[in-house]
Amino acid sequence: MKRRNFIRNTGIGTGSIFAGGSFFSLLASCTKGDMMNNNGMNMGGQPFPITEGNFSRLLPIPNTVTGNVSLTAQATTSNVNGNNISVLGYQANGILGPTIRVNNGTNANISFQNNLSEKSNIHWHGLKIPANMDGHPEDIVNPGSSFNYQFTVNQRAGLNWYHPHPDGATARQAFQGLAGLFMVNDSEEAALNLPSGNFELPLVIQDKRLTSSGITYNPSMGEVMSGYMGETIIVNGVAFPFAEVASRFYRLRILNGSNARIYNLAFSNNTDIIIIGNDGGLLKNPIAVKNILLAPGERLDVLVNFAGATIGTEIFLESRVFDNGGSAQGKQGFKIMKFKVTQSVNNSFTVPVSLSSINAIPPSSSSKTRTFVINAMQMSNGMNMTGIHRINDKVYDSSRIDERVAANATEIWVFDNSQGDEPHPMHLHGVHFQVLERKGGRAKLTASESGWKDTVLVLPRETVKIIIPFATLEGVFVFHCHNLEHEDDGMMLQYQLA
Ligand SMILES: [Cu+2]
Repeated sequence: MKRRNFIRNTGIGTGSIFAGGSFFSLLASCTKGDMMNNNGMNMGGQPFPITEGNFSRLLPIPNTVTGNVSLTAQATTSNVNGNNISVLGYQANGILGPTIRVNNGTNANISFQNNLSEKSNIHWHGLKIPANMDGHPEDIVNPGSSFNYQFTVNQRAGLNWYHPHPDGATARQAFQGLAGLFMVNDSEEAALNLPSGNFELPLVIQDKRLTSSGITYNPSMGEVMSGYMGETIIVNGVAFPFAEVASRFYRLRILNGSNARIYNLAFSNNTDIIIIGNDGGLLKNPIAVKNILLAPGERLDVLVNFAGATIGTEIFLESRVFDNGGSAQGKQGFKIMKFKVTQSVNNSFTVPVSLSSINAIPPSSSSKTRTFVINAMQMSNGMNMTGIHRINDKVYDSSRIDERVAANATEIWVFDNSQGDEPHPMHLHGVHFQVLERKGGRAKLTASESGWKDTVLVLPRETVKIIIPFATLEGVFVFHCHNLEHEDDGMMLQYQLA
């Protein structure tokens, strides 16, 4: 039996809270409004404002490797904001690991060495691979040990990513730097002749809390509630960077690799964001929007056209304010990075009308509907501070199988946040799914929620219905909130496919 412990998350000694019965002094020590809302029961965090930088550092592009690679989790340093600060990395001198790029149908053989002083592992977010290669929270690699992740990539082209997933330490390890991209390519994608090479930019957007020497991770109770956020936006590991671009179409492969922060992406000149793909790869058809929400764990594949911009033009990718993000999110607009047009070129690319063939799964093919209430908050009955975030009133327990699913079944799962007041991006391991319906809140699907997904954002007051074709990857997988503080707090269950 795993016991979740809020005390562990805060780093505050147990004696200082419970020995004197002084729980309420902890309440008093939190930021005003940090804990209780009007009815005194639900709790939410406060916004953690962004402090914009000056966009003077060149955007780095992570090095690209094939599926045969060694990754070594280690304490290292990285030049994030002009200083070499202490970070965790999958390679020396880098806050991000290399981008692993493979073709569908090929084998990946990734030798993972854990040179941290604590347990870790790697979860391959978005990859449909066997359970024993998926980085289950209990499949850990001890300090000084290694593990070979070996699997065949058998899925459509798309942008996936990797990060640690050890029970209770995922959020801290990811926040301190452990993450990387995993791109799958296929012939359908290649036939589209999308912008590539220098015109295809991966953008890993994260917020960090920086000091002059490192990355701070010490969430307060309010930050366990809201998720841990930082004042500095980094893209590909560098704070508030810029990229020099030509006056033509670019393909941007965007990951929200933040622990908790949701971005409402837009361009400062209000140019179209042409969405061509999401978590699970290409959409059926492109769709142009002016802004789009991107929650932790989600990915976007977009085209943007800098044609017509004169040399010297500066265009910012920014995050705009948005509604319904709970007490801590969407309150502030800020710039993320700068694109500076430095070259005038002829632009012959035209956006394809059709991208991919995607068949909508009929709801009638579902053999079972499962409903998951994800707002849970238990403050009564003796002020139990463990497992504040729950699914169906349960906290994660590795010894308990929560849902048993038949291999090859198609099921509808419903995430019910209708009583909740925090956003929860819900992520399933081992599958891709389609989003069927959203009730309450935004009351509709967004432009990036057609096609295939592995993470879906459920804002306060929303209920989201998805349909999942389970395959034959028999074994135990987790599904959880990808607000990583919520996940480490216990907002994670297990399903067994058999
Ligand atoms: Cu959550």
